[in-house]
Amino acid sequence: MKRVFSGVQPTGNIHLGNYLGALKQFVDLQNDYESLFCIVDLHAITVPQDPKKLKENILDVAALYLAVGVDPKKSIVFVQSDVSAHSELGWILTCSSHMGELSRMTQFKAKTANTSNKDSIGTGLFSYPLLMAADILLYDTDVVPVGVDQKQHIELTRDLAIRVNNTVKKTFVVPEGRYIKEGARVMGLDDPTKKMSKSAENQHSRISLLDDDNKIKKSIMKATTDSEGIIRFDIEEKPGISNLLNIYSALTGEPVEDIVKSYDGKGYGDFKKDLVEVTQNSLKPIKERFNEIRHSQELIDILKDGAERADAIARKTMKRVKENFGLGL
Ligand code: ATP
Ligand code: LTN
Repeated sequence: MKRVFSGVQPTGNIHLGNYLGALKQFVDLQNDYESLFCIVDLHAITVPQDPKKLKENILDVAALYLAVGVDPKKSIVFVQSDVSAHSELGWILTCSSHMGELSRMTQFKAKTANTSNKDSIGTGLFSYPLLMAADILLYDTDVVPVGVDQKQHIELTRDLAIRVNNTVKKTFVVPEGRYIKEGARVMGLDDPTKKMSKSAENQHSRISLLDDDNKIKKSIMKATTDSEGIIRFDIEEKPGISNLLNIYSALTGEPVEDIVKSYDGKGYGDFKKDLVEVTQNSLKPIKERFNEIRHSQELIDILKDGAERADAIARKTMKRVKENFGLGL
C-alpha cells in the first residue's frame, strides 16, 4: 500500500482554507493509503510561541483532525516532536542543502519581508523547509496532500531526496505532491487576492472551523465583493465573489456553474445569506465532535499510540540513513 504523509501547524485558527485545502483531502485519502497525519509543533516554534498556548493548540488541531473525519483506526495521528527522528533527519538534510535554494523559498521571503532588522530573522524560518522535507522522507512517503502554497517546499524535498540518492546512496523515496485545484484555493474574505491565512490580523478575513454561527454570518456578510452586482465566476475581474462561489461549491459538492445558474437574476445579498447557512451547517457537526473529544483521555491515547507507530517506522528509516551516510557505530 502506498503511503501518505501530511502536517498542519498547531498555530490556532484552523480555517476553511486549511479544511478544504488539506484536512478534507486527508479524510478521503486514508481509505486508499497507509496514512500519517502529523501536528507539526516543531515548525510552530520557528516563530515565538507561548508554551501554554502551544500545548492547547496541539490538542485543538489533533481534535480537529478527528472531528473532520480522520479515523485513528485507519490513520496514524501524532505530534511531530514526539518522534525525535524528525529533528535528527532535519539536521542531516540541512547538511545536504544549499543556501541558494533555501533563499529562493517564497514562503520564507514573504514571512520575512516586513522585518526591518534582517539580522534578527530567525534561522528556524530559513531552515523550515528542511524539517518539512525530513517529515516527509522519514516515512518513505509516496504522496503529500497540501495546498498549492506548499508546492515549492515539496519540490525542494524531491530535489534533496534525489540529491542524496545520487551523491550518497539510494536512500529515500522521492515523494509526489498532491494539490487541490488552483481554483479551489481559499482566499481571504477581506482581500480575495491573498490566501486565507491563520496569521492575518483581521479575524473577518477567515472563517475558523470553531467559529460560532454569529461570527460566520458577520464574516461572510462583510466579505469583499465588487460593484457589478452580478453573480458570475471570474477570478481575475471578480476575485471576491469567485472566492465565495468556490467555498460554496467545495462545501456542497455542487459545481460552480450550477450555483451560478441558480442565482441568475439574484443579488450578492441573497447568495451570501445562503452561503452563511451552508457554512453554518457544514461546520456544526465538526464543532460537535470537536467538543466531545477535545478534553478526553481518548484523544491523548490516540496521540500516544500514533507516536509509537510513527516512531517504529521512523527508526527503520534512520537506521538506513545513518548506515548510508556512514554515521554512528
Ligand atoms: P499561515 O498563513 O499563518 O502561514 P496557513 O493558514 O497557511 O498558515 P498551515 O498550517 O501553514 O496554515 O497550512 C496547513 C495546510 O492548509 C497546508 O496544507 C496548506 O497548504 C493548506 N492551506 C493553508 N491555507 C490555505 C488556503 N487559503 N487555501 C487552501 N489551502 C490552504
Ligand atoms: N509547511 C506546511 C506544514 C507541514 C507539512 C509537513 C505539510 C510541515 N511538515 C510535511 C506536509 C508534509 C504548511 O505550512 N502548510
